[in-house]
Amino acid sequence: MITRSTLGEFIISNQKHFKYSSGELSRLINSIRLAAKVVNHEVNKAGLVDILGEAGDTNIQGEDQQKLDVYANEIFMQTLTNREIICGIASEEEDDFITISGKDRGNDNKYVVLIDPLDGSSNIDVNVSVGTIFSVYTRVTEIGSPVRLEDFLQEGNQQVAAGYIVYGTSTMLVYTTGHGVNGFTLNPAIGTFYLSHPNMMFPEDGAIYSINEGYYIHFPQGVKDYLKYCQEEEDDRPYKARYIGSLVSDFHRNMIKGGIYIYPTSSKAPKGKLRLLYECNPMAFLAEQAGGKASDGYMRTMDIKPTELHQRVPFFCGSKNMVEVAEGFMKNYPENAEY
Ligand code: AHM
Ligand code: MG
Repeated sequence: MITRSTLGEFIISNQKHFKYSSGELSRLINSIRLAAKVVNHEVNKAGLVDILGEAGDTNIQGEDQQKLDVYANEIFMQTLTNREIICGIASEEEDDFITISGKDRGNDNKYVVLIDPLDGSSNIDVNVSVGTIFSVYTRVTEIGSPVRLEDFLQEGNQQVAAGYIVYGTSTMLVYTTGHGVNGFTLNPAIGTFYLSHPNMMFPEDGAIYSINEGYYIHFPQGVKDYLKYCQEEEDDRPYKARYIGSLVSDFHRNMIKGGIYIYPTSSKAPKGKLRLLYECNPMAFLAEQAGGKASDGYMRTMDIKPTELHQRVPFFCGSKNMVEVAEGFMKNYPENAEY
């Protein structure tokens, strides 16, 4: 019988990657593991209890908040805050970042976390997969002082860890600390995550494209040209179109099967829809660690200089060769991006 290591065992055995580690990052991943189990429990029974539907509030970006968004946000915020293992946190669902340990006093921890507690939440009501995305940085301001905006506005290339949880047909936690990508599947009977997908890699090429083609008319010409290319009958094309509308799930499938995910700018959303800090950078870190690629169509996502917490950027992410072909089409037209 093959014995698979549990996430807990894996975290401990991988602490050796961090030379002068005090175990802070391990404790942080452990807390995310715990929060993921709690949220998973709630997401799974969503159809049973009166928790479905909208919470009646809107978040800072004017989008309706679903009840489970609010719940997931609370669980992740509470778990990470109460255990005092980080010094600050920013969430897609919160207007501003939060200093942990009160306003006037910081604590002695060095990591900040950025989180999208429940991505793709418009899918909850119809029993389609949703996900949590997280990203970890070392603060740049002095340890012990309250965190500041600059601790959160770091380039993605500074990430220490990133990952996601996909609440799908099975629940998986997939993460990287810069030493490859590993996936763990939850055994719901005993509440333990097992290493099920060691060393995940994007196939260099793929045959799936994921984009909301309903907005075709509003897309930049470079994207339209690339879509035409995807649909042409030549070599291994036409590709398959697969779009769940949950970034985490679309990414997860593409990483396993080979594919590209695109959320471009459009005349309706001139900066794109996805958030650089909560969605694109963590997924870009995972993609690169898995041999894939992520860009805004012109430059590497992780090299974009963030200017605001809830900043949006266009996103091209997936199998390396596919992203490069898409970028080739984009380069035929001048970039007019101003984030
Ligand atoms: P959300 O954070 O409000 O859930 O939005 C992000 C989601 C992604 O998961 C998904 O890929 C995309 O929005 C879908 O958007 P659209 O419905 O415009 O295609
Ligand atoms: Mg989101």
